Amino acid sequence: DSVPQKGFFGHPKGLFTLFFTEFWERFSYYGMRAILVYYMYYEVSQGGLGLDKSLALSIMSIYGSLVYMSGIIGGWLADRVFGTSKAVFYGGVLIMLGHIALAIPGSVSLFFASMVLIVLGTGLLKPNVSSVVGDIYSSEDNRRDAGFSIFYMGINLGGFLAPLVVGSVAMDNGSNNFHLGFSLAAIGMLIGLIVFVATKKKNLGLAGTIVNNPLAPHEKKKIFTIFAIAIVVIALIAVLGIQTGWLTFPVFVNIIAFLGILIPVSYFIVMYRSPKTTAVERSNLVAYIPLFIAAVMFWAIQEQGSTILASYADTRTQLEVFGFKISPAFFQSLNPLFVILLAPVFAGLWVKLGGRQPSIPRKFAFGLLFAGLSFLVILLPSYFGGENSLVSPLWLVLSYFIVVLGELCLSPVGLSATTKLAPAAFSAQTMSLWFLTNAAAQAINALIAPLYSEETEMVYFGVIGGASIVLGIILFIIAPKISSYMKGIK
Ligand code: 78N
Ligand code: GLN
Repeated sequence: DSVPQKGFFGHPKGLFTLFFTEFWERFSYYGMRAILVYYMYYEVSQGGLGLDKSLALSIMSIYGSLVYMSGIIGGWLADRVFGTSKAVFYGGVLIMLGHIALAIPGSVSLFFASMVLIVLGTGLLKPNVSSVVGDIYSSEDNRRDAGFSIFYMGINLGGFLAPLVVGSVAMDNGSNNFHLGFSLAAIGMLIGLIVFVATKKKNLGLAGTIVNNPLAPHEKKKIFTIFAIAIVVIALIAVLGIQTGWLTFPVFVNIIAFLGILIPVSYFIVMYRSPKTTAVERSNLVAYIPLFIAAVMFWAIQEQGSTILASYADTRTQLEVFGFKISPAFFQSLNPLFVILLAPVFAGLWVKLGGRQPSIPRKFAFGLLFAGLSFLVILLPSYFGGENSLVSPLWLVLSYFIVVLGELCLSPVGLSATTKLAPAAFSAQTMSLWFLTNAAAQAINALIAPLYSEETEMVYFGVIGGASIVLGIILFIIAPKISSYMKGIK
């Protein structure tokens, strides 16, 4: 097509398909996560699994980490084996099956089966649906950035509505029906799949159907053999480890945390040493390292909004609002709500500042400062009132608000910075590389979750919030140096 399409708010019709597919996928993911943490640690008599609370908080983070880590595999499979469109479809099917497994009342083993399905499914779907957004615009089309902003709205609209809908069904005034909530997540993913399948041919055309860098037949055989051997070895180690009592949950957490650091480090080494990487690209990669570390610190705090702060909402917060008892799951709607409300404000601010807007490293520094502040704010209620009295929900609202100020400095610019700073030969992996900042962050969160309790709460929030602010100040100071390594990029 030589005439640019304008079928969806002045954007290509394909954006409609991608917007609603991702809207429903995020609806299912965040609806599930809004109640999962409570499902894990609530007593069996309250409809939960009765797990230890620290363990539940760790599992939430490990789970989140694996979801973003598996994006490497999903991105690679799309690039080399079956194309992004099929990856999105297979991913959606696995995710739906995962939610169905949770919807069936039953055992901890169904719960772990569902985790595997959702980890692999999201790894297939999320990075790929996002990269098709880039594919529906030609390289000269200046609507692309606006397209990503609209898409980000879809993500957050799903994330906003899901906790309200799933939370009110699953946790209604003291009587819990978590499995009904998980069924709604499954239905959400089903609707997303139907939208995708019914409209992709008409709206997306060839976008996402081409395998960019297909494996040659001889490579195929070699790589699938390696895959098969790896799966068998991992399965054997897991079975033997569990049988002999060596592979306990804390050991597993340590392994994933180690991978959360090892994978990005290996990625950087491979990219830096590749003969396809030019000297200018090497300089850009060096500039990217501090930004990567800052993003890890940022997501570590942001993602604790659905673990530590979710626990805080449940046990430390006054849940009676205007005479109604609200579900603690509702607090999960605040982050996406503030993103939706404030994203246009920030976009307008950057346009208004034009050439005077902060550099990319300085925007990251602001991200860290706000993230740190959001944790210092939530330390105040116990400072003033002790850790035994229930606090006003407004403290949490304020904390979620402040972290979003940081998110809007860092997240929208983060993906585009990754696109600009990663070497061209690795462009197919850019989305996964950016999601690794979140994977590493949540791996670290799983390690530190056991340090949180009502008694340690002030020190916990103070140390982590303080660390983020210190890192933010350092980043602010060295920003000009980082910018000098970014060749040809503003
Ligand atoms: O287009 C070029 C592209 O094919 C090259 O791709 C890469 O260079 C990817 C480099 C990835 C390095 C990964 C390092 C360690 C892998 C550890 C695997 C653990 C997986 C979920 C656990
Ligand atoms: N909360 C956003 C989402 O779910 C951003 C996550 C990220 O790490 N970029 O897409």
